[in-house]
Amino acid sequence: RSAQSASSAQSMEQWTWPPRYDETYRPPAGQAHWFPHRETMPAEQRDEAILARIREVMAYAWDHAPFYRRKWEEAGIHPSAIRDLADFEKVPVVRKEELRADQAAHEPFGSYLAVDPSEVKHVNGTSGTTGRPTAFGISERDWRSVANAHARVMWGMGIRETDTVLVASPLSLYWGSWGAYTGAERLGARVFPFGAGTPGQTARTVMWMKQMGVTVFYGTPSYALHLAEVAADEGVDPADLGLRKLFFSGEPGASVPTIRGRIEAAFGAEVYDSGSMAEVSPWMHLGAANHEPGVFAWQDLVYTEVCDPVDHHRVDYGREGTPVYTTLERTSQPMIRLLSNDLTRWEAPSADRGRTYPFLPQGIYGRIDDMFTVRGENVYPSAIDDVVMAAEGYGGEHRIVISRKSTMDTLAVQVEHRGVAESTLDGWARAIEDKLRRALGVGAHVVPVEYKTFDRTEFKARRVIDDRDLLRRLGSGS
Ligand code: 8LQ
Repeated sequence: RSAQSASSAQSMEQWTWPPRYDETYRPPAGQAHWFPHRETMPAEQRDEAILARIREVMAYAWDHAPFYRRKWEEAGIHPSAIRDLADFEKVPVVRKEELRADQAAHEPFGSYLAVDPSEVKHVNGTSGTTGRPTAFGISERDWRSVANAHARVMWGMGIRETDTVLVASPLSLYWGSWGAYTGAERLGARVFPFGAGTPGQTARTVMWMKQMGVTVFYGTPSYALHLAEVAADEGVDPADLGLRKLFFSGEPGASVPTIRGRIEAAFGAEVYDSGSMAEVSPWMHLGAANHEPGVFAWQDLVYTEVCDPVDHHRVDYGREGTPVYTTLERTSQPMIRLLSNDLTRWEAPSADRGRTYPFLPQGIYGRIDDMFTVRGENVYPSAIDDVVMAAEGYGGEHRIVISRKSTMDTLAVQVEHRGVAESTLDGWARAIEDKLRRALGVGAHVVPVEYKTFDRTEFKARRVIDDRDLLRRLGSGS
């Protein structure tokens, strides 16, 4: 059996540790898969190769990253004790707070840096708007692995070297933009890094898109909708911009039916979801390949386990849980069981989907922290987005306000309207309330507000205003 698994691992295209890719490789244009064998092989066979790789990655981290050795010694776990993927579930998860604290104690890249600092050739990071920023120290080898992985997933989306790919998210610390950039470049496409986020940029983006013949858009779903709105304001029908495809990361949307539908309708183009967390770049290891909602977990790039949020053991296929990620190609800052605190549901691999990876049919639909409870019901902001954005006369933005009246939490949604007659506004709001009650199981108060009341975002939307946080802070005196 081990001889069989060895030969199967050998036959996996360009599967080595440490990773090394043939940079000249590109499949024939008509071929659907970048690495046909690796993407369609029986999942159990792939899992054997992944187990062997996990042991290599853990042994490497044990030898090179004091952070992991400390953590595992405390937990009484040695890499050699991982005999099957069930054993791997006993490896303690890594939390983002731990990484932040470790980096503060071991400037600038943390004691989970597993290469000599002189090998760090790229720096990205978190924006640091909430807490201490985290620096990503990336070796040239890792940069190339990410480029190759992203090219491969983008190839699966049907992007080809004849495409011009617009990177329309901030080209600063955000790894999302650079991951899309390197992937498009490795694929051989034309890259157009216009970025996003500076004043007046969106109108210029519309103009440049037309001039450059952009065929593929990358950014956040919120920004694509904003761009469509600005194009219309400029007298340009977004459907005339010539896009074939849009792919997304950063926030829920591309797998949320209403948002996805609005983007498809506005641009007359296909929508693809992708993205996990910058720490586990290649973040596109959660990436769509067929033009349908949901993403595959490309397990041979980053091993993804959907886990119970409390005990961090894998939940059965069909169930909801939080993704826990293990990088299989990273040597500079390897992530081994990084806890995402996001929410998704996963399904078993099936050859019918064209790739034998587990499938997340609704993508990632929210963060556990963003979920709130109103009168005992758990509510995800993306479920509210899905309902209000489907309303005829929806003006393009809304805000979700949770507050506490005496002892009860209440939910209000302020929704911009456009083209709804003043006399019918009340009925319009009540109809959305009905739909929200059916979708969420709790009542919400819908307040119509004028078109363009709220700011649009060039990046990730923040629509929830939680008054209870304020009350809690005031109450605790902190
Ligand atoms: N997040 C990221 N991608 C998401 C998606 N497709 N659907 C739902 N939520 C998603 C660098 C990449 O773009 C990924 C990224 O945005 O990394 P960040 O900036 O580290 O943010 C990670 C968080 O964005 C995740 O934990 C999800 O909550 C969300």
